[in-house]
Amino acid sequence: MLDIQKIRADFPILSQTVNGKPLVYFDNGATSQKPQIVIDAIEKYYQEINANIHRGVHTLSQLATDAYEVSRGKVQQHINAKFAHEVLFTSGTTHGINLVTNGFASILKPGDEIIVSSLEHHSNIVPWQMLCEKTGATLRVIPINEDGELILDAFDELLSEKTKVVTLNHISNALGIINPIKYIIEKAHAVGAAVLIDGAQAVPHLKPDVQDLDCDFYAFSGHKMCGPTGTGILYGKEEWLNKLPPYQGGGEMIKEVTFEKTTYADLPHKFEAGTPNIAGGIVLGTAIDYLNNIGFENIQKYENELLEYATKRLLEIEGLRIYGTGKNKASVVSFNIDGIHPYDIGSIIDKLGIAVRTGHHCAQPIMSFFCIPGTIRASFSFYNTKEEIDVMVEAVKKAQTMLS
Ligand code: C6P
Repeated sequence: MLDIQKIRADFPILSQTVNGKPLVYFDNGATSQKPQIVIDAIEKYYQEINANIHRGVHTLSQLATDAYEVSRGKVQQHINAKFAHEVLFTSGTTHGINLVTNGFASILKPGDEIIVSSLEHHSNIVPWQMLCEKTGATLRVIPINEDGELILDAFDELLSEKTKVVTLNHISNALGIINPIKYIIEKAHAVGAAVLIDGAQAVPHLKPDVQDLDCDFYAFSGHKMCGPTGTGILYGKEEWLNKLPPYQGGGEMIKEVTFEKTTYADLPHKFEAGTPNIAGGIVLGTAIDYLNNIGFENIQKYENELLEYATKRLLEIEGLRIYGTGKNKASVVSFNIDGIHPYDIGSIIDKLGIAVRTGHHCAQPIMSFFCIPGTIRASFSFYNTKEEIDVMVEAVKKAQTMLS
């Protein structure tokens, strides 16, 4: 059992009022709030050990380097990567995916195929489209059904010896659907394709085991899991990271530079050119410790309760439709009300202190599938409460009355 009031006290922002009302923060899919321990750790880094890493022999540089590498080790353990050098620090999921697509530009040829799912965030569509333009490869798309679930028979049919990459999210940001990634990874590997999993929406809710999943790449953002913005991780299997060329050239990623020829540093440095977000990388480790102390089993159990409660309460509202009605879901409810634009509901409930996301959620193909301009998305975290859901439901009812 989680002591939610005690947990809420860890997050200073949650006791704020917004527009004169107590803040109800249901935009966790966009970014999570940060506990005091994370905020303090950022300050402590700048007050005590700020220095550039992997460069100086001086004490502060050593301390900062050690803290950065300790954090890499924490991430390695957290996702169960075989080696610490398979864990690359990035600025977020978008950076991680672009690093991979850039690498595949020297591998793919015309006629090769990349399979993406219909549930992708634009971050996991556009970089692959750009790669197709560069290489002449073709993008194929796994369709979804009315519940927002991937149609696996159609995926099986798309697979062939032409398939070189399969990529999809672990959890859909727009609908909350949890995808059967283990099945997909196994099938993709059977035809020799590499698999990239976009874990941006999964890591706040669960602990991915990259060895058990056997994915080739797993990208995620730190800011959605209580960490600072501008942090992220790309996990890549050693063999793949050795095969891919560097993403950016610069300091830190070289062994030797002459005007005739440059040789690259070993992993992970080959992919970490330039001065990174040092404080952010270190503090991502603090955020992971914080979440592990609460425990992902506890988080999942409680968030499932919130999901069930919110679904039941929202469906009491006449004319309300939920998108993403598949069985396997994370704590996200995406909905619309008959005849009302999602933006209008979002704006009115904001005045009542409630933060939800409205619009296409950077997943326009899903909105096209359902023939809607967007949805109202309430995404819950372990620090939210059923009472807050009640406040939102009443606010949505009020907005509906005002707009009808
Ligand atoms: N989704 C949302 O409100 P970055 O911006 O790089 O940290 O994450 C991009 C990204 C990639 N994949 C998925 C599945 C995502 O949900 C996101 C970010 C936020 O849904 C902001 S658009």
